[in-house]
Amino acid sequence: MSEIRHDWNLGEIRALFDLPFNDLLFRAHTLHREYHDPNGVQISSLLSIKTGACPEDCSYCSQSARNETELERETLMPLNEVLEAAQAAQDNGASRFCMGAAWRNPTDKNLDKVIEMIQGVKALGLQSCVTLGMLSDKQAERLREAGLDYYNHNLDTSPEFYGNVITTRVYQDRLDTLKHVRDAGINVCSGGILGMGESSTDRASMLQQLANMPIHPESVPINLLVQVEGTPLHGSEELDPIEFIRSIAVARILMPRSDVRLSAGRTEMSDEMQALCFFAGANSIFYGERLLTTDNAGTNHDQQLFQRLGLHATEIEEDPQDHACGSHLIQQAQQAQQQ
Ligand code: SAM
Ligand code: DTB
Ligand code: SF4
Repeated sequence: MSEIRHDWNLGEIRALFDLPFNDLLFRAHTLHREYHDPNGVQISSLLSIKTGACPEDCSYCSQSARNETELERETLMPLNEVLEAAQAAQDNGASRFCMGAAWRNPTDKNLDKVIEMIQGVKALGLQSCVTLGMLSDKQAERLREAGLDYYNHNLDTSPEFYGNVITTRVYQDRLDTLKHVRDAGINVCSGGILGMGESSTDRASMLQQLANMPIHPESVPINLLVQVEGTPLHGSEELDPIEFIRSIAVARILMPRSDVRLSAGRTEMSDEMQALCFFAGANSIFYGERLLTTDNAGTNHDQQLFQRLGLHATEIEEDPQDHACGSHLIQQAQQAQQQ
């Protein structure tokens, strides 16, 4: 097995970005095959359980109270509606159900309600994921006790560019939340957004932050900015698709064992671009008609794409924190048999 590193310097990561495209993709894809089923894709579905009126000022987000978007604010969704949506996601083939709330952080009372949702989702046989904003160590513990599988909390961008995007909380707040999640023993889902006007060095720096964590996030969502009218980032210059694919490849090389999720923004990507992302190491998607508040690639379209590319949904595997994925175990067993 190739070595897993946690000591990447920025120059090394920039050098990966600068490789000829074919060399970069070859290297990323070779590692991808070493650690993952090359044709397997993990499928998550999203639901916004509390929408809009968020006190934070994230300049990409439709849900910030400061952004003049056309979103209707909603209160926390009732448990039965959440479970109906989870059941529908499972019937459509999702293995993980991710619930998102437009909070700066959950109150303890909110958390009681979310815990009921997590327990209900798990009882259906789905993996559970929530993204609720900042968490204290005690709140992370409570979520772990409730059986939460993944907590999503993105770094969003590099420490250097961060102040251009969000001013109501600092980068260290995000790192602290991620530490609380990790220490509680919950799988970490953390990535960022590309196409917000950041430089290529910012993209390298964000990936460096993720790759140099003592344990890599088990799941790394790479979002392409969804440009929402009424947000400050609406009208940002479009990112070159080749640069996006390169970023996926670099994420794969830096974090070979992690699931790299081709996240928001797929509606703007051609099938060919998505195919290259899968080749470069993406092995997870959000599936379903909606993301949180915006449209996702349609399920019919995704089913056709999977068929055209010979991709399949992966089954729920053993706990990724055991640091051995299914294809590894099969490989090890095959090697043992040959000896
Ligand atoms: N309020 C919580 C928080 O910010 O941590 C959870 C929900 S928030 C919507 C989750 C993540 O979705 C953000 O951190 C960001 O990375 C991503 N996101 C939100 N709006 C987006 C957009 N317009 N385009 C791409 N990604 C977006
Ligand atoms: C992540 O990295 N992307 C998802 C999920 N984690 C919560 C959210 C994407 C949101 C896209 C814009 C919207 O639908 O509001
Ligand atoms: Fe609120 Fe999360 Fe949107 Fe930021 S990304 S405005 S914290 S919902």
